[in-house]
Amino acid sequence: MPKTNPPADGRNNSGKSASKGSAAAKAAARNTDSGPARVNPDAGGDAQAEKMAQIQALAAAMPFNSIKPAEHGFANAMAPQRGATAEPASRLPTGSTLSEENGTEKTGSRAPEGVNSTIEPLDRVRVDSSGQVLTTNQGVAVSDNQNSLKFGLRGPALLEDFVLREKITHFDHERIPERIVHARGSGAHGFFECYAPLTQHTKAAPFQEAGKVTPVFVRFSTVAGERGSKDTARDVRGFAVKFYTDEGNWDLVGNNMPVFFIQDAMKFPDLIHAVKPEPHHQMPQAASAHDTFWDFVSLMPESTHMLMWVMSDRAIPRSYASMQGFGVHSYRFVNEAGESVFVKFHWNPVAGTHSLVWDEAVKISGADPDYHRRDLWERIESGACPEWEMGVQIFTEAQAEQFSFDILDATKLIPEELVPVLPVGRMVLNRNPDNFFAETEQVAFCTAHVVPGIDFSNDPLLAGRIHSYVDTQISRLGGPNFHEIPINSPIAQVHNNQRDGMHRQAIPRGRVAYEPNSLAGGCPFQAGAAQGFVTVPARLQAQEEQAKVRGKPEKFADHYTQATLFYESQTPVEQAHIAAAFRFELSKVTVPAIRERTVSMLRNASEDLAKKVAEGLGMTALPDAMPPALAQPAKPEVTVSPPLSLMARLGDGSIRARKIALLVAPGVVGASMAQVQVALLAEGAVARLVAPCIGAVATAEGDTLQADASLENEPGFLFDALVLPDGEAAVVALAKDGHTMEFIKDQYRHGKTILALGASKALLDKAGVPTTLPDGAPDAGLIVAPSGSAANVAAAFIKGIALHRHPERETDPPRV
Ligand code: HDE
Repeated sequence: MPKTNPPADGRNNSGKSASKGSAAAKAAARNTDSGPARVNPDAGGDAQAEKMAQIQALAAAMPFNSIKPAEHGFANAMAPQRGATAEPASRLPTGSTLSEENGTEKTGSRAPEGVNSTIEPLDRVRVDSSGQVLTTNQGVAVSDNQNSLKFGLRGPALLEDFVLREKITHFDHERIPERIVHARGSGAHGFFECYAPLTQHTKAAPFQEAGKVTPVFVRFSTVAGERGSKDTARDVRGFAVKFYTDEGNWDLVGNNMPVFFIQDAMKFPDLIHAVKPEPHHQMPQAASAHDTFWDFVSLMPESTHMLMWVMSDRAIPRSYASMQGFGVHSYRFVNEAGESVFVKFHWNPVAGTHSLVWDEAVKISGADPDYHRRDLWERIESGACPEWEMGVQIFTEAQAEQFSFDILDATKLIPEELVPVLPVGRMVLNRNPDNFFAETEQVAFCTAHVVPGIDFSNDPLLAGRIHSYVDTQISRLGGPNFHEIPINSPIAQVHNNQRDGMHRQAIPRGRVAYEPNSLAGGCPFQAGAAQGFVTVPARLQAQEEQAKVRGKPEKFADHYTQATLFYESQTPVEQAHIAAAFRFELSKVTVPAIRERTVSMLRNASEDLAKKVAEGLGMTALPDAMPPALAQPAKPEVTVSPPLSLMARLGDGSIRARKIALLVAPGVVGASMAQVQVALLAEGAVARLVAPCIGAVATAEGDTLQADASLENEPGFLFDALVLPDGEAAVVALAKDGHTMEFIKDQYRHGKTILALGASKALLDKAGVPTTLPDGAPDAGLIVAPSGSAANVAAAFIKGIALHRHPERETDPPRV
C-alpha cells in the first residue's frame, strides 16, 4: 500500500505497488454509476477493475492534505510550498475513459502524458489551400461557388441551400469589436536576444544567459483613431511586446513616449472620452485637435509633461522602426533570492529616432493612410528588419526615495543622467504575420501577463491596467478563452482547472478539475515558491500609515518641472515644432476660454513656449499663469537632458529601407541615374523610378527604363529623398507637369536631401527652391551636381539622407 506521508518533494511513487485491485475497488467498478456492469471483453482483462484499484491506491497515497498547514502564517506566505502529488501506477486512473485507446483519424492517438498541445507552434493552425478544392466549413466539397440554389433558373432561392447560408452567415459575423483604444495597429513576429545574464537582478527567463532567444510578437498602434484611421495622426504610439518565454507569456505593453497624461486609472475613461471623436457628431477622427480634449487636459495640469511629448515630433514618427519604446511605469525585477529592484524599460531603435514634420504627416495621411503599416511590412519583406536595443534603468527603493519626483507617478520620467540606461538585449522583427486578423487583430496584450522575475510597482495607473486588459478581451474576443487563440497561447505548458466557456479549444483529459485532489495524484499541483510566481511582498509605501484612502502622494502635485525639463532639452527646431503643434491644435479649439486656460497652464512650464503659442493664436495678452498645485516643488536633479531630443539619436547612420524617388522622363540620362541607383541599393535603400506616368521611359542613350511609380500615384512627400535627372528633354517633360513642382517643393519644405543632376538645376529654379539657407549659408541637403558627376556625389547624397532631415532650412511660415 502507498505510504501515507508524502516525502518532502511532494511526490509519492509508491502508487506503483498498488496496481492489484482490492476487492472493494473491484466491487466499486461494477456499481454502474460511471462504469460498465460487465467486463469489456475487448479491453484485455478487467480494465475497469484495474482502474478502480489504481484510483484507490492513488487516493490512499494522499490520506490528508499535507500542505494544508502551509497555507497559514507569514513565513509560509513568503515561500509557498510545492503541492503534494502522488504518481499513478499507469495512465488508467487519470483518464476520462477506458475507451481512449480507440483512436480514429479524428480523435488521434491518446494524449501524451503531461502535455498541453495547444502550445505547439503556429504551424498547427496555418492553412494552405494550394491544390485544394473549395469546401464548406464542414469539409464538404463545393461544386458551384457562383450560383445559389433556386427552384428553376428564374425561380425563388431555396432555404435548403446550406452552402449559401453558411457562406453568408459567416460573412455576417466577420467583424469583432475593435479595441477601445489603440484600435489602429500593425504587428510582426520576431525575437529578443539577451546580451548577458542579468541574473543578479532578475530571474525572468529572457534574461538568464547571453544569446538566449525568446520569440516575440509586437504590435504598434495609434491610440485615438478607429481601426481604419490614418497611420500618421498626431498621437501617442502603442509599442506592445509579447514575449513567449519558457516560463509563460510576458507582455510589456508600452508606448513610444515614456510618460502618460494621467496619474491614476480612475481618470482613463475620462481622458479617452475627451480625446475620441465628440459624441454628438463623431468628429474629428484620429485627432486631439478639438474642444473636448483640450477642455479636459487644461483642467488636468498633470498632463502638461505628456502634452509636450504629444505636441513634439515624437507624435508623428517617420516609421515604427524609427521610434523609441518605453514601458512607462516603474516595474520590478526580482532575482532568485527574492531580492527586488525597480526597473524602467526602454527600446532604442537601431535605425535612430526619426519623425515626420506636420505638413508632411497631413499630406501622407491623404495619399497613404497605411504609411506606417506599409513601411513595417516592406522593411521586413525586404530583409531590412527593424531592430531595437532594450535598455533598462535599474534603481533601488532607497534611491527612489531620494528622487525629487515620485517613481510611481506615470507623468514623470527618470532622466538618463540620474539613472543610466543599461543595454541588455536586442529585438529584431523578421517575420510578417500570415494573416492580419488571426494574428494582429486577435493578439491580446495584458499588463498582468508577467513571469517570475518581473513584478509590479504600486503605480496607481498600472494597477488599473492590470485589471483592464483581460477584462476588455472578454468582450472583444468573445469570452474567457482568448488565451487559447493561437497567437495568444504561450509556448510554456498550460495546466490548470479552468474549464469551459465560449470557444474552448483544449480537451482536458480526466475527471479532475479542482485542486487539491487525490484522484489525479494531486495534479496539476501548485508550483511553490521555488518555481512559481511569487509576488514581491515589500511595497514602497509599506512604512506609511495604512488606511483605505482615495488620494495621491504629495510629489504627484509637481505638474510642471519635467514639462520644463523636456522643453528645455529640445533643439530650437524641435521647440519650434512644439509651439507650432500647440498653435495648430488650439486653433481648432472653438472656445477661447479653453485656449486661454491651456496657455495659462503652459506658462508654468515655459514662458517662452506660452508666448509663442499665444502669439500664434492671435492673443493680445498672456493670460495669468494657472495657480500651481504645489507652491514649491523639489529642486530637480537635472534641468537639461539631451537624450530627450530626437536629434540625439541618429542611430547606426544607415539608410536601410529609406525610400528615395528618382524622377525620370523620356530623354533622361540613364547612366547617371543608374549610378545613383546602384549606390543607393548598395546601402539597402529603396530607390524608386518615378515618372509622369508608369511604364516604359526611353533614356537619352536609347535604352528603356521601367517607372515604378507615377508623380500622381506616389507624390513627393512619400519619399525620404529626391534625385532629379540629367537630360534636357527629360527636364522639359518634367517641367511641363505641375506635379513635378509640388514634388520638389514638398521635398524641400520637409527638409529632405535633394540631388539635382546636370540639367535638372532648371527644375529647382522653376520650383523656386533657394540654394542657400535662410541665413545665407550653403544648404548641405541640396546637392547640385554637374553632368557626369553622379558617381562622385552619391556618397554625399547618402550622407545627407542618413541625417534624416535638414531642419536648418526651415522657416515658419515656410519660404517654399
Ligand atoms: Fe492601455 N488599454 N490603458 N495604456 N494600451 C488598451 O486593451 C488602459 C495605458 C496600451 O496593441 C486596451 O487590449 C487603461 C498606458 C497599448 O493590442 C484597454 C489604462 C499605456 C495598448 C486599455 C491604460 C497603455 C493598449 C484596449 C489606464 C502605455 C494596445 C484594447 C489605467 C504604457 C495593445 C486592449 C495592443 C490597449 C486600458 C493606460 C498602452 C482598454 C484602463 C499608460 C500599447 O484595456
